[in-house]
Parts: sequence; C-alpha cells; structure tokens
Amino acid sequence: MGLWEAFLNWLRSLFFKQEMELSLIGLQNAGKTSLVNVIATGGYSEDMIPTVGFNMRKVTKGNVTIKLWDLGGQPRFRSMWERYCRAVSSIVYVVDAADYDNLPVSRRELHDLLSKPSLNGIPLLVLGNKIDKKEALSKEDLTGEMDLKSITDREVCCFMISCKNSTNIDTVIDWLVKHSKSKN
Ligand SMILES: Nc1nc2c(ncn2[C@@H]2O[C@H](COP(=O)(O)OP(=O)(O)OP(=O)(O)O)[C@@H](O)[C@H]2O)c(=O)[nH]1
Ligand SMILES: [Mg+2]
Repeated sequence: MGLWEAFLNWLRSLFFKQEMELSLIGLQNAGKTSLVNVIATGGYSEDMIPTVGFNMRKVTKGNVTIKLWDLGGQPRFRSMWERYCRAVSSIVYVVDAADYDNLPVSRRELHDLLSKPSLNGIPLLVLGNKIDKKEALSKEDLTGEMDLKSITDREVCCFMISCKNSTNIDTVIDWLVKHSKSKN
C-alpha cells in the first residue's frame, strides 16, 4: 500500500468510525463468555468460570468498536437481561445446540425477553453453539426448537457456530458489523 493510500485510509477511519453496543444473552453454560473471548482474542478454554452479574468488553474490528455486555445466564441473573438489552443495536442469543434438556427453558426465556415492549424491533441474532459436538442439532431443528419462525416483529437471523473450533465466527462478526449502524 502506498503512503498516500495509507493516509487516505487513516482519514477514512477517522470519519467513519462506528460504535455499537450489543448484549449476549442465553442460559448458563451456553458459551457466551467463550464467544467474547474468541471474538476478542481468538482464545478458547474448557475451563470457564460462570459469569456473575455481567462483564463489559470492548472489541475493535476494523472501524467498528463493539461494546459487548456479557451477561450471566444463571436463573438469578435473568431478570437483569432486559435492562442490558434496551440500548443495544442487536441482541445476540446463544444456545447450546447439544443440550436438548435445556432447549425448552432456553426457548421460553428468549420469547419472554422479546415480549418486553422496551425491546421492540431490536434485531436478534440466535447462535447455536457447540456444533463440534456430534449430537448438536442442525440449524433447521434448532430454528424449530426455538420457535424462531414465530418472531415476526424484528429481523431474526440464526447461525450455527463452534467457539471451540472457531467455526463461523467470521460470519458472526460480519453480521454484527453490518448491524452496527441500525441504532446509535
Ligand atoms: N464443545 C464445546 N464446548 C464449548 C463451546 N463453547 C463453550 N464451550 C464450553 O461451555 C462451557 C461454558 O462456557 P461459558 O462461555 O462459560 O458459558 P456462558 O454462557 O458464559 O455461561 P454463564 O456465564 O454461566 O452464563 C465451558 O466449559 C466452555 O468450554 C463450543 O463451541 N464447543
Ligand atoms: Mg459467561
């Protein structure tokens, strides 16, 4: 890259800098904190500590700075999910696609959250995580189990990912960056 071009890129980055804020929601053990780590540093660990309350992390991707609210998924923290979703560009809902027993609870918590008037219209990205496990559901089955077709009052998208193997993480980042302009 020539000097002049580098200079233009730098100028561009000053003028087109974007900020976005999003919340990571989902039951405990779904892999929310793992996803933040993979997006931020590419690191993955089996040895995770459950999130108590929430963590805020800032990640920069190109010209976009993403402020991530990583919320605890245990029952005692779920009542604060709504508060951390109000001001965000998108809600990212993480599901353990290999944990059949917890799917009904995950579906109920998702639909409860979306029924809050304060969250009207905020785009939703559902991520089926842990597809490295052989028992993980397909995207079609997860879409059905989570009853995603019934959500018609906002944009909904679903990807299947693995934090462990970094599968489809780029697709997730692309989607997030594309949606960074929707609310600011
Ligand atoms: N096999 C597999 N395990 C994963 C994957 N992502 C996360 N895990 C594991 O799932 C467990 C829970 O991950 P966390 O990221 O702490 O889950 P969390 O959603 O943040 O949980 P809370 O903070 O309690 O809400 C850890 O043992 C991770 O190593 C994945 O893609 N594949
Ligand atoms: Mg966590």
